[in-house]
Amino acid sequence: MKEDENFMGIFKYFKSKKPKPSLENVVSVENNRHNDKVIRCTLNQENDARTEGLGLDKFENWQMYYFKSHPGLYLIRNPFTNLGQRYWIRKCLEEYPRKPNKTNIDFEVYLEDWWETCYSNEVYDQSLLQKLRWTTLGYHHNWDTKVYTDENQSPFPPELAELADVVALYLGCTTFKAQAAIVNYYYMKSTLSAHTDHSEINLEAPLFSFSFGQSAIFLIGGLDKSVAPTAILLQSGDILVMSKEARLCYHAVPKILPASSTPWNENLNEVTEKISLYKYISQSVDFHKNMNRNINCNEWSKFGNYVDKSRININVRQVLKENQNRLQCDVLLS
Ligand SMILES: O=C(O)CCC(=O)C(=O)O
Repeated sequence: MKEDENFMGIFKYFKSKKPKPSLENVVSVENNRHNDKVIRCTLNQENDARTEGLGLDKFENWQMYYFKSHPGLYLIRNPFTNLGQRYWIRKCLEEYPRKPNKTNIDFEVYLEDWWETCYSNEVYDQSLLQKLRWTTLGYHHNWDTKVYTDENQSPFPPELAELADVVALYLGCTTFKAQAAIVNYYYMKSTLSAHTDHSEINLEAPLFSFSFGQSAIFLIGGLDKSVAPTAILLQSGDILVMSKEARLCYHAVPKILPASSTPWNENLNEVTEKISLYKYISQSVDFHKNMNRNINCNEWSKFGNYVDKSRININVRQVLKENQNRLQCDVLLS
C-alpha cells in the first residue's frame, strides 16, 4: 500500500477502481497468511437450546477469532446454516423495511411495505429496489442529530433480539439487550464512510454486526483517523463483534467484493433433514415455520436475485444502561 498510512488514505486505496487495490493485506481469517494478526479462540460454553432454531450451527462448530492489535474485536466466521442465511436475508428484505420501521426512502415517499411495492406489478421496480440504503429498528438512529429519543422507536424484532442474545451469551455477555439496529443495504458500488458509533448511552455493551450476501472489505482503526486501519474480509454469515476498546474505533466499508461462494444456495435439503430433528422450537422465532417457504425455489428466487448483487449488514446495539428503562429521566410528580 502506497497511500498515506492513515484511515482516509487506506480508505481511498481500497475504494479505488483504477488502479484496483491489492487484496494481499486484507485479513481473511480462513487464510493462514494472517496468523500474525488473528488468533483462533475457543470458548467452553454449553450449546444454547435456541441456537439451531435461529439458523445457527451448533456452538461446538463455531470458528471464533480475535485480532491481536484490536482488543475487543472478534470475528465469528459464518456460524449460520445455509438455510439460516436464507432466513435472515429474507427478514431483511421482506419484513424489516416494513412500517413502522424507518428507511431512507421515507425522505422521498411514504411506503408501507417497500418489498411488496417493488413487486406489486408484473415487472418488478428495479430502481425502487436499489433505492433502499438502510432501515432502522427499535430505537431509530437519527442520521442528523445522532441522538436517540424515547418517542422515536418501534418494536424491536423478537427473533433478532434472540439472535443477539444467544451470540452475546456465548461470548460471556449476560446482560446484553438488543434495543436498536441499523440494516445496511449495499450494492456493488456502495461504500460506507469512516465513522464511530457513539450515540448509545451504553457504550460498554458490545455491538453485533451480521453480514449476508456479497463480501466486503471492512476497515477498523483507532479512536481517531490518524491510526492506520486493519482491513478485514467480511463474508456472508460472518458476525463481527465490536466490544471494549474496539467499540468506539473508527470503521468503514470502502469496497464490496463478489462473494467467492454462495452458501445460501447450497445443500439445502441436507440442512432440512438435520433441522427437523431439533427439539427446541422458540415461541418468538419463526424459523421452523418458514423453512419450507425458504427452500422453495420459486419463493426464494427474488431474494436470491437480490443478494446475488448486494450485501446486507445488520448491526445490533444496546442503547440504555443496564437498569434503565427509557432515555428520559423519570420526573417524580408530587
Ligand atoms: O456494513 C458494515 O459491515 C458496517 C456497518 C456500520 O459500520 C454501521 O452501520 O455503523
